[in-house]
Amino acid sequence: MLLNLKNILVTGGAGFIGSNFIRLFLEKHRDVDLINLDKLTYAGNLESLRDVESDPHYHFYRGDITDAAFVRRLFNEWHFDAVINFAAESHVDRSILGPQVFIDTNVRGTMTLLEAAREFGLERFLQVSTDEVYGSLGPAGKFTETTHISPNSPYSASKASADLLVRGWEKTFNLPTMITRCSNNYGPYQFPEKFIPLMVINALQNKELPIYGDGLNVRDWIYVEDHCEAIDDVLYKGKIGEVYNIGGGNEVQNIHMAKLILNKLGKTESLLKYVKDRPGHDRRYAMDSTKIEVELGWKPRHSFEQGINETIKWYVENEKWWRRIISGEYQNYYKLQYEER
Ligand code: NAD
Ligand code: TDX
Repeated sequence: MLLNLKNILVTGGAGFIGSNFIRLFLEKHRDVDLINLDKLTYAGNLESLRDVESDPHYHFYRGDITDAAFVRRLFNEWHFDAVINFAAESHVDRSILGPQVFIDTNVRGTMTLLEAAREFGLERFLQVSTDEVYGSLGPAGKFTETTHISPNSPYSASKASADLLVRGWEKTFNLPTMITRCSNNYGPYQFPEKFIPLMVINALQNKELPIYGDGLNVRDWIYVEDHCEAIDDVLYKGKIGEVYNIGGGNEVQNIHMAKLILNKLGKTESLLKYVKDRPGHDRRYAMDSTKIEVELGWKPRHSFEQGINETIKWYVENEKWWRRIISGEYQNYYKLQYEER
């Protein structure tokens, strides 16, 4: 029987994956209230949720997951049946420029939510984690759920720390937790600091496309909707205490991806610019998703060709969305990150 979840706290719902999740979930489940708690950092954008903001089952609160008093008040008001924790600082390069906020939000924020969940009780606590906690692969093999945790950046170290806290709260306090670890997402509403939107937007503006190192690093790309469907499956059908890997099965070298985007937009490869490598740059990620496929019946529904075409089309058609972002505070980050690289 399907779990009867009435009120679900979604943290970080104004970000890339959270906003896609909220849209998809509200379409699929018409008898559940989603409460979106988001701090609206540089990465949070309510414009990504315009089409759902008047839905009676959607409720927004601006707040910080590290603010224990605020989080307790929210739990007290709603008595959540489930928490899905998307809220995080999510960009590796920013974690190299300044790790503190990554520890605050990703580690302390997760603990604050775990503590509130423990105090008030709930049916499910789903931690949205990442393949990056496993570290880096050589040319062969894939990450499974039993691969050793070996993070290589402040970002992935903070996410791995959060995963360990989630495990500890399950084992010690019997909190009904689950962890999903997903590979690189792409799709609509992704903040343009991330590789695919950055390449698309720079190409559209005839700006250089910065390629770190030799460009041969490999990422396993998954269309964001497929990740969101996997989270929905794990929430309702997953087993307590388990980790589920989620991958797209699409391994692509960065340089190949950049060339493909240029080609699809009819732009010249002379826009490619090799720049200094990212410190600690993981060489290759690839996910083995056998567990979620066999146990929960999930499979990605979008082919890479379909997903990348839809994504490029979305950025072409939604110039207003990204123009507003790149004309603001983001300019300062872009200068800091790329000017002397
Ligand atoms: P994002 O940066 O687009 O969004 C993060 C959201 O969290 C933003 O809306 C931001 O305002 C909010 N937030 C940040 N700090 C907060 C705080 N202290 N309190 C409340 N809200 C806060 O990130 P994303 O790409 O949507 O990633 C969502 C989650 O998925 C993250 O946990 C990330 O680690 C994980 N993940 C991402 C990917 C990917 O490819 N993007 C892959 C695997 C896992
Ligand atoms: O300008 C760039 N040039 C470049 O070559 C940028 C921004 C990135 N890259 C490379 C670095 C990576 O090999 O592209 C690849 C992808 O980079 P990001 O988009 O920064 O993603 P990554 O570091 O792989 O991390 C992402 O996937 C896992 C998300 O940002 C994380 O939140 C998620 O956990």
